[in-house]
Amino acid sequence: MSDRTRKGRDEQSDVLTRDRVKEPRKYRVILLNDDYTTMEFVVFVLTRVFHHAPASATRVMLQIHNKGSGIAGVYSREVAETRVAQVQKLSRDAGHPLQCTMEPE
Ligand code: TYC
Repeated sequence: MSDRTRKGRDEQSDVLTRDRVKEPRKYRVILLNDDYTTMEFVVFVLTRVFHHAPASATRVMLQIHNKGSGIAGVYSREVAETRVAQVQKLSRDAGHPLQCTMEPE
């Protein structure tokens, strides 16, 4: 490859990076505290839906319990939407009022 061609490609990829390639937005999936959902169920949701290890799930659950809300994970829009829907269905089916939302980072 000639120097000229090589330079042209590098400049073009710089332009792509700077001007055209936009990283897709990420979304925080948030769980909200309430007085009725059991701690055990929230830990179950964090392990089943968000793939937290047990210790991490317990830590996030306690953070939600103590602070009012907490981040279950950060994902692309599609993955976040799917996980919110999974939490809503699991909660509804189990008879828990657990609330789950998403917000752009
Ligand atoms: N506050 C609930 C209780 O004391 C536990 C809980 C934690 C509920 C996190 C929801 O997202 C939640 N049983």
